[in-house]
Amino acid sequence: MEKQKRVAAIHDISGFGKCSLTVALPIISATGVEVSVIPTAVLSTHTGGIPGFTYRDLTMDIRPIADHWKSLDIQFEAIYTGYLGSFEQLEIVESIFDDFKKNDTLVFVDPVMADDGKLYVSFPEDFPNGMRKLCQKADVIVPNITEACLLINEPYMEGPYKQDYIEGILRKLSDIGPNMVVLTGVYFDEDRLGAAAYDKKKDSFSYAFSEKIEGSFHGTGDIFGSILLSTLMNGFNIDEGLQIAADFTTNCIRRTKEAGTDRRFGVNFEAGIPELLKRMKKL
Ligand code: PXL
Repeated sequence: MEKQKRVAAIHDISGFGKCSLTVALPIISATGVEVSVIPTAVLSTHTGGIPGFTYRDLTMDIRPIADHWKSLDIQFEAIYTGYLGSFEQLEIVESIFDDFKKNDTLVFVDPVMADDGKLYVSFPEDFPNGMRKLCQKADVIVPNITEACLLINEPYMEGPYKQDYIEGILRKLSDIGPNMVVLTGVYFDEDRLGAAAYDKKKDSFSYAFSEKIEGSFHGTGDIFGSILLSTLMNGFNIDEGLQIAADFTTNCIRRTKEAGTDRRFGVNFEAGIPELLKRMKKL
């Protein structure tokens, strides 16, 4: 039997609202991959349109947790980072990459900081500069279009997009450092929405689209990232992974829209897990 893969997930834990660790843990674990977590902060809810959230910063715990793991010689096949709350956290996480990265460790960075053309309320204007530095050390990055524009210092543009524009963004993102760049929220018309990827070594682009459903739903970036990483850890190639992640995310949105729940409360990803496992040949 193949050795079980292990991922270190470094994100906040927002108690309510389904994003970050409350999404990454169940999804990645369900696909058979072990997840070890470093919570960067504990919040009552995420910060996306829910006023009054509590925020317990755990910056002082991150390094000691990593040091303890190091003393136990724990190895990871991937390190997955998401929401990081400050420049100090970015620097600590960068040092964790240096400590735990082996030849076959995939450093997978979701530069969570913005959406719909705006930085999240919890970040200062110059935060993208720190996130860009972290992305230099990544093998894979998965920004949405707003985050991508902040990373390459270009103004945000609304879609629909042209293929040349998307491929230009992907190339500029890869100049930051990562070999694989995945852009989410890509659409060329009003019917289909998905993701585009650029493999720098092969100099090749790939696309995966699914039905475009109107409106933005909270936590879908974390769901997309968790699924994509799970597919890569389970031996799927990037084209297959992008399509599985795009379809899964769209199905979550469709289900949640039909149920009519508050968009800020996250999507129903749980009901999609059996289907996901069938598609990944786990059931
Ligand atoms: O889904 C990204 C995310 C993660 N964590 C926190 C957030 C957000 C987006 O708003 O606020 C705390």
